[in-house]
Amino acid sequence: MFNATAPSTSEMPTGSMSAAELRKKHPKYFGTFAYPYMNGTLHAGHSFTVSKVEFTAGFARMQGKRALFPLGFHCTGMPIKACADKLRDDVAKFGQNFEGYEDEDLASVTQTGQPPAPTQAQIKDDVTKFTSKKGKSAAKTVKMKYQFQIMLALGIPREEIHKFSDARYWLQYFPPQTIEDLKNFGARIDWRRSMTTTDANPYYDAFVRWQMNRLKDLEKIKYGERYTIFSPKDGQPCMDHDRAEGEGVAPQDYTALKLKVKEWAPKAAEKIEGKIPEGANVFFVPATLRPETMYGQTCCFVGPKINYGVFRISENEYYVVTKRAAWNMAFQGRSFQFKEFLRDATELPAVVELVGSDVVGTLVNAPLSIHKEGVRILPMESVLPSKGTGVVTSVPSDSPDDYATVLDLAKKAEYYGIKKEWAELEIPPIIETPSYGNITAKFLVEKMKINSPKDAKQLAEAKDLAYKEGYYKGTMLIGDFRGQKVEDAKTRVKKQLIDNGEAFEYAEPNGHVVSRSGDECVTAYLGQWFLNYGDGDPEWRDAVVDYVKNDMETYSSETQNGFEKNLEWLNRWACARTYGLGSKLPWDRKFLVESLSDSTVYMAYYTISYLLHSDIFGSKPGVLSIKPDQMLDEVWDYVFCRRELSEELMKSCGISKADLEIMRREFEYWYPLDMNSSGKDLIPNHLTFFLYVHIALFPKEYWPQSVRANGHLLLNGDKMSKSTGNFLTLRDAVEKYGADACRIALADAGDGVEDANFEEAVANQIILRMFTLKEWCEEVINDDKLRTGPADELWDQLFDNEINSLVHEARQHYEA
Ligand code: ANZ
Repeated sequence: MFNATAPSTSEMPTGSMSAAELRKKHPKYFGTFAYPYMNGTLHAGHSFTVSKVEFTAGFARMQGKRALFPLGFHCTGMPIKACADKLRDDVAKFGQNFEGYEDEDLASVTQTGQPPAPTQAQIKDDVTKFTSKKGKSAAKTVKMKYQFQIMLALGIPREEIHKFSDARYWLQYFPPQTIEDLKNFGARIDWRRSMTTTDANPYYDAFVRWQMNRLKDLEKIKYGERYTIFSPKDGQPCMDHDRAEGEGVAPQDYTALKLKVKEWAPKAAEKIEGKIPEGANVFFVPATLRPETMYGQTCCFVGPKINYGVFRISENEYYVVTKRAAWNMAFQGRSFQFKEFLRDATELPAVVELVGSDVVGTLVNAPLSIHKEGVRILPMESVLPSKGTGVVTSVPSDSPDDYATVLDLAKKAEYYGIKKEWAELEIPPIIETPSYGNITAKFLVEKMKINSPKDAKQLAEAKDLAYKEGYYKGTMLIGDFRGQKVEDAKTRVKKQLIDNGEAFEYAEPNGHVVSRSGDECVTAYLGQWFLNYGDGDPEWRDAVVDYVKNDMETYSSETQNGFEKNLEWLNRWACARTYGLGSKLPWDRKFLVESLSDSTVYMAYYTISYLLHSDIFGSKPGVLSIKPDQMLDEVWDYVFCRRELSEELMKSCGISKADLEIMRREFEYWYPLDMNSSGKDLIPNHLTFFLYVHIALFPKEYWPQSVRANGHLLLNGDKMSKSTGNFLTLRDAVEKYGADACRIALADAGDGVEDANFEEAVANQIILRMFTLKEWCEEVINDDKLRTGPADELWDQLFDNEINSLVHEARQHYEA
């Protein structure tokens, strides 16, 4: 009953009616839940998302529809492979059962009893960290050093852990556990249709190849160079799901300006003496977002306590920047020239190491500045070592921070150990603005009564105002682009500086990003394959926007807005990787298809998977006995109603016409998908990609009907978190309360996008209520004093009526 199929082709011959008519005659419901990642089992939060499909499919079934709820297992990407590789190292170090290791932390973990199972949310956590509850009151985070310790903490017996050093073992271990947990929960899933992703299942692998090939044919996948967040240690891009920290962080590009040293400050001169060849030029390299203001540079700041390096770029060019900035530049091919990307920062040593205070007083030439004789390097306390190059060129006319700092420097020149006149160079007007005049920074600092460079909050506000006013309303007063709007002049000044060899483009992550292998990421300029979402293909994007706005059900305005906002923002998505598990990119087999790109249209795969194979790895044939290599791209096209098959192709695939028709029937009956359910955190990536790719690959008739996004599931009103012990796995929940009470408690937990709440007290009450109900039923059944005979009295009719109206009401609630 829970393994529904489409009306067969013998019952309803192919061509006897359209797919739409067929669905009307035999109503159906097809719901999916974003398949879970197999680095662990499910937690209560997953069950909440599952319950949305479970309940709607159950309701559809009660209405007499054929209802389909399948589930696959996602194994693509880096985390499983990264953990397996770490375990292999642990085994090599400590022995098969880690006999060689003894440590206090280990003792504390094993003492904690049964720790919680890993979760899908762990994709976002640092898999190298585990948080355990030490005592009832004092929760302490244990930073686990070794992967085997994490596995122990997940409750895996010590003797079995070494098996997980083979990534494939994870795929054998976790899916059966997931199936068992969901069966115990009473989920009515059609398990015949399950599969793993990656080339572990050759049929799914063929399906991914088809989809990538077709997206490329349609020019939705392209190759190009662009800035990408990159892990040097892993040697590959590090996208959201590959990160332990820094989700949502993107590359920020700056103009890096070259300020040539004319005369060193004495301390710096001493340190670099003999280290830089005669005739070589050294440049201070500030990173700026406002190249159009460079005419107004009056000095250049360094953080007096920040460490800098002088890095060799070429035989006669050296840059002064922070180590972090040099490391980023090394991956952008414009400054350092390496044949291959470096893996470790020790491969990029500075020629000289300096502290900011060493270089204060150095005279540099600032390109475009009206001060042709040069400007001085001066100290600024608020320079951040973690941003840009740690060198900040100063434009006091337009930067409130700079204006406040030069005033302060001039006032306390002696204290700062500088000459007063170095901070008092003329401040020329650069940009005319309607609201703040032509020296915006001075105007705002005075108006907002900012007295010191330490007024960080007000300065941030002033910077924001200055930037917006300048950019949107400003007009250039100086230089080759005088009279032009700042908006237009900005890129022109930048280009001119770059063309003159006075600047180059520099990019870095706009926040801290750490990969799952624990590596701090950089921004690299890479040639790569990408899905051309967003601006690159406006027609495609507009089709998605239009569909979300006008056709698709999202059940809540938050979900709808989430999609609309994300569609404005989302751009190209790198869809190939070199490290991890996955399907190979068919035309460039050194790459693997990235984990969010192989899981956009797999719901279509479910419609025929049981016909292809009968185990999750596709090692046993399915109902139709088709081999994986028979599933040519053209066969998938046929099944998914994209085109017909020529005689020739029919022959080369070797699948009979009847079998092809059976597959197409399953697809055209079950599709379109009626509902995809997932956590709201997947709106910005998975769910948006899901829409994009459906819209690109399938005829409109088969585009998804609805997306339901739910909030996080709280436990007893608090965030679920392993570190506080407020955590529940699906298995724990079912063991503790039984499937029925869990299901009712989940139904009661909430329906919107806001966080929902699983109350254990409610689950307990439900057990009690069900027990009382059962007792009452038994009592009534066993009561031989009750009336028998036809139920035709007024009271019977009232009773019937009451039941009918409750059924009606329940139906309305389900439909709402
Ligand atoms: C010249 C300039 C002129 C700037 C101007 C601003 C206004 P946001 O928007 O916050 O990213 N900057 C660069 N690196 C810095 C660092 N390590 N510590 C402190 N400030 C730093 O700010 C970018 C601007 O912050 C950059 O653009 C730079 O100052 C400064 F009228 O360059 B600007």
